[in-house]
Amino acid sequence: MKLSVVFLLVFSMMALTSGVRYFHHGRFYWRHFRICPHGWTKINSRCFRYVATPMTWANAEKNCLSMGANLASVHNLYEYHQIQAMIHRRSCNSREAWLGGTDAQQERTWLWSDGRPMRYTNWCRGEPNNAGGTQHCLQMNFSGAKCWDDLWCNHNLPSVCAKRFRRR
Ligand SMILES: [Ca+2]
Ligand SMILES: [Ca+2]
Repeated sequence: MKLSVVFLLVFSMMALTSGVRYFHHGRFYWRHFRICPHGWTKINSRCFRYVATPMTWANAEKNCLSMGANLASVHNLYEYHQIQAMIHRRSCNSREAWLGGTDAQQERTWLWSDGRPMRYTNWCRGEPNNAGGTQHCLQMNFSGAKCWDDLWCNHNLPSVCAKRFRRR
């Protein structure tokens, strides 16, 4: 048995609930357990929560903030499909919901409320169309294609929150 494995076993036994200290290549490391809180769904490196209560985009963001999260940003098709599946599991439907995208600050400059850059998009054909010159918030699961649309931010929709793993 390699020495590093012995150390790992020893320190595993000493581990607190928050993680495991282990020795590898002459250094000690600490690995935190990555656990989503109850009611949150792990997708990639984040925890997601579907909020069924319809709210305006701003109130939905405030609600996410109250739980240490933001409205969800989405960075690839896999994440989007996982979020769609979570909504379907939680609500038994695939209706529209707020994500964290907005171009309220500057038209056609789409930002995620969590500060990450918007590179991946899944806009529906012809969207975002800024209908009436006043659509600035991103709803998912729009139309039969279940893609993204810009909508009036004061509409009341369910929402999706996301946050990084907590350390415990
Ligand atoms: Ca807009
Ligand atoms: Ca639109």
